Amino acid sequence: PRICVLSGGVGAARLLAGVTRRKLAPATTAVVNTGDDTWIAGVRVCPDLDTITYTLSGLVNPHTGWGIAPETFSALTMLRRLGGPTWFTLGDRDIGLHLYRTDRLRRGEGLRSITRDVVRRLGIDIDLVPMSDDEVATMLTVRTDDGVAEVGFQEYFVAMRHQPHVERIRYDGIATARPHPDARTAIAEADLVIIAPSNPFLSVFPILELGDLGDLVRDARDRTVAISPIVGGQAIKGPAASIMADFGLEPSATSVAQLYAPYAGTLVVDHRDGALAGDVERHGVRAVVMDTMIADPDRSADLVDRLVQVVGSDR
Ligand code: FO1
Ligand code: CA
Repeated sequence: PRICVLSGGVGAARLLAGVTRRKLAPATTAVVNTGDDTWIAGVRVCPDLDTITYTLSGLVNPHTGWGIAPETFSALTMLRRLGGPTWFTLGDRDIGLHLYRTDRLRRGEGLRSITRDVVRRLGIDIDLVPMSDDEVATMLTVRTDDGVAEVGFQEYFVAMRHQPHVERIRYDGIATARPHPDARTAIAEADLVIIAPSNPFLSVFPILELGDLGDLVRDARDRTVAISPIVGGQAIKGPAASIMADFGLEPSATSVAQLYAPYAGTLVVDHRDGALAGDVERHGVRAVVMDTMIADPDRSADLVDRLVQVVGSDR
């Protein structure tokens, strides 16, 4: 089957590692959030694309889930000595990729075609499609001891360690950004659309709110499966649970079902949340209970097999 995975960073990367195991990779496209992307020290940083790229090429730092291991930091040491940014870490090997990407961007090439070449040269067999070649920036209005301020995603996530209360999230540039045509095609032609266990507000809604991508997913609702990023009331990783609470939503698979009800006909909930299946279905979303802990690629591959079965059996 043709599979399209709507992807953030770490959660999506682990799911895609399972796809690679199952030889489904050549028929799989990941449509990747670029709302995290930013300019740091003159280079274009694309965390979700790179997290997936490094995971699938075996370069990823397994302790952080992002960046490369082994890694050295000589360039960063010099950058900081000169007064460059101290709150963001870029390793030497990682900087190599950033120089390559930034050079081509400055020559006017699109992020999609640059990413295609990176993926090919690093031996990855899944097509990674940035949601857009146009810049979109996730911006958060946060409340700190110093008052209320709007900050960029990396400042919130890295510099503030995603601790502040979030009052509002918007995606700067989304009204004029164009979805990449390959992202539109991947969704429209997929037999199975998977919404990865990524943060709904920070990773998935930037994709769903871009141009007509959300409409295309609604049209594919019967063959769209979301995997809850909330298990046992907590996020698998990162601030998804705390942001839901900040927005007045109970952090639970039930709230995830409510958020994705227009887009996904099925929600996969972890067996630890099996008791929530009835609540999920009250939102008009079929609940499927599975083991969603996919830290290793074999378990992720098993999950992908079951998703193919679950949606395939309906068609
Ligand atoms: N996350 C951090 O917590 N601290 C960092 O210094 C950091 C650097 C970094 C550099 C390149 C890159 O691709 C990702 C990086 N990340 C870092 C992760 C990044 O902030 C991601 O957006 C988050 O993991 C959320 O997906
Ligand atoms: Ca991310």
